[in-house]
Amino acid sequence: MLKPTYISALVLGVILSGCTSAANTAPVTTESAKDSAKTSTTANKTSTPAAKTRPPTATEMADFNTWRQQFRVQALNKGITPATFDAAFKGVKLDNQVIKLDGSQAEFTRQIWEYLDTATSTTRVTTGREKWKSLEKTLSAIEARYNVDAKVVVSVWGMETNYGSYRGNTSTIAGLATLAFEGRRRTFAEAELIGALKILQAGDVTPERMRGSWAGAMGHTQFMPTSYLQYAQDFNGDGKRDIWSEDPTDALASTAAYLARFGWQHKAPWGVEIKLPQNFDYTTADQSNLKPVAYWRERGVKTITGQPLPDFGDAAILVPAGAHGPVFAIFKNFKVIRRYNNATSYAMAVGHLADKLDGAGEFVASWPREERALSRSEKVALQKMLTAKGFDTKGVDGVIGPNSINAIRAYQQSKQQVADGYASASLLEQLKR
Ligand SMILES: [Ca+2]
Repeated sequence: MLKPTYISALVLGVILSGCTSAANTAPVTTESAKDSAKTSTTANKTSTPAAKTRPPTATEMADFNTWRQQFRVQALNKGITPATFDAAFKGVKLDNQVIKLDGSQAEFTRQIWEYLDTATSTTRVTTGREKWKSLEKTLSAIEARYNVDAKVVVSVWGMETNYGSYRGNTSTIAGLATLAFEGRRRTFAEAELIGALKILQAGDVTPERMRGSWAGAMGHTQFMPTSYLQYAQDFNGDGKRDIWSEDPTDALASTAAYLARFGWQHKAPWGVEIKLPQNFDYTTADQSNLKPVAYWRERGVKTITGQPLPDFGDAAILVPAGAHGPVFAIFKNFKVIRRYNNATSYAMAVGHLADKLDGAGEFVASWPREERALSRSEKVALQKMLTAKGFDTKGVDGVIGPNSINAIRAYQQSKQQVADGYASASLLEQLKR
């Protein structure tokens, strides 16, 4: 866990209100890189087959070795023994493929519904149900121990590595060493590298078996080393917290422990699909605007089937695709999922997949499938035009985050339009006029 943010093997980019982008790496979700490095848990997976990159030059190798010597001093100061360090770095080379992946920014992104279609596909649901059934005893025991719903644990497993089928095969030490050497996220990478060395020193795994995504996430549910150190569990009782084995038991228990630690509410939903009244004030639809359920009920919010909004504690209103798409009341568990990977799209996918594994169907309202996704450069253009018109997006980065959403809302209000904050192609056209 601890996914700096880029994500997934699905390699999709998503547009989402409420999200900002990824650490400009591959992918899918979005949300600010800064945030995610701090708060999330898993790291990217990435099974994206990429073109072969060139091997490092002699100069690069020399520079890399210089960095390694300096880092060795730092690691030894932090309690890593020379034997651990040297065994871990034996044969480790600079990996240009990692640098390439870390530097790539997706120009084209997918709409949230396209992302969800893939993330919660029939195949993924069917496979997940089979996996759940075959591990029923283990998953029930995990649920009983940690009070985290089995369907969510299975869902995270499905999202992170397609139920263990692509856990990544990059040496964790080599991947993190390359990121540290590259320097764009040196502090983060070095901290994770120290964590990885501590894991090796404790004997949970050998350097050879310590593999995962190119950015350091390991095992069935993609834990970053520092998250592993804090939350990994030995659930099968063999004395090792083994998230790398074929047997997913320890990894699944570790995921449950992680979610429990951040306040998972057993048997409570991540969110429910709702219907908003005609005159609803969309400026209140913001993930950070948590209010008691009574507050929303007074404002006419009902479930999509017209029932009173259920009470699972404070709720916020999520409008992921504007006023013309499905709308949700989200509860505490939504936030807990975001501790795993800090993106709105990811949290929706985990929640929706979990519900489907448990028998639920698609959302009731239709997605505005006619809306095309804006490219990164179009989002840049949108931000520039909004800012120029006095609706400050507080930066122009091609990522529609909370500041851009607020700017869009302010603009929409100035035009007496529904202030849903949605960055649509029609909004872009309107701004150009
Ligand atoms: Ca174990």
